[in-house]
Amino acid sequence: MIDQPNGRGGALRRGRFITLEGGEGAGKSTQVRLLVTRLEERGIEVVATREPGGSAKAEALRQVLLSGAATRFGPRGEAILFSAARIDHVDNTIEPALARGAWVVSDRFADSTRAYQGALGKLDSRLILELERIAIGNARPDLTIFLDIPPEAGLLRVSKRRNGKAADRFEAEGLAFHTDLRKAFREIAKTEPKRCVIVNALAPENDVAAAIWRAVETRLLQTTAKRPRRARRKEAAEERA
Ligand code: Z5A
Repeated sequence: MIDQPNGRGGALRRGRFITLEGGEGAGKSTQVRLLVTRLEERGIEVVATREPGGSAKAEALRQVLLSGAATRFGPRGEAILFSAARIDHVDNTIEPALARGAWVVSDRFADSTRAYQGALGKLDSRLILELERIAIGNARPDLTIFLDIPPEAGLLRVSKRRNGKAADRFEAEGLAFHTDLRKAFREIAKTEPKRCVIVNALAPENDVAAAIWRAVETRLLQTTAKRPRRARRKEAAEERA
């Protein structure tokens, strides 16, 4: 059944929010593109976005964060800067899209802060959760796909693509960093199984895309398709009130 984000009767249904996470070279950007195409083929309006970035002010901060200029602030300062970028991204790109019924697919989001600055930067998880609360508000992902790849393989893909150009601030970290990062992402996925799905990113592109699509179908499209009657009843009650 085709999902219609905007239900009949004129009432707008909030869109769904999907995030892709994982280490360097896991294939997030590739899979965002494939997923967006597939959702659009189902007649769904989709906004593809990324972090850090995704809105004008957040893209300006991206330059600072990836150049390494913010490293001197330490993990706490970097976490705050990533969160500042996220506030602009949520307010100007994500929330308006979800509110008009579009779906949003983001290449990285708050789990990256949890993993890179929180777990790897050894920050207190209460600080990370508080920053999330401030930056995200209601824009919590409905589904997060963790693209899981051994760091050696991911870094090899990235270095081939770079073709001799300099690594950015995070790519330049050593293998131990990327191994711990993979553990951190797996840990997040384990603690929130309702929201998170781990996909083997070593598989060929089309197989990875198929696994992601299965997760979207079972966790979002089928459940969304079952929603209309309940949602219509709620909307009718709201109209009567
Ligand atoms: N960061 C943070 O610390 N805190 C935060 O809160 C946030 C971010 C939000 C953003 O970097 C950096 O910011 C990131 C964490 C930090 N660390 N780094 N670096 P970015 O946006 O520049 O880079 P990235 O997010 O790590 O993405 P990436 O390195 O570009 O990789 P990717 O998007 O996962 O992969 P890809 O571009 O789709 O594919 C990489 C190559 O592999 C490419 O040549 C593909 O053709 C190839 N590929 C893709 N899939 C396959 C398969 N299945 N088989 C074979 N080859 C494949």
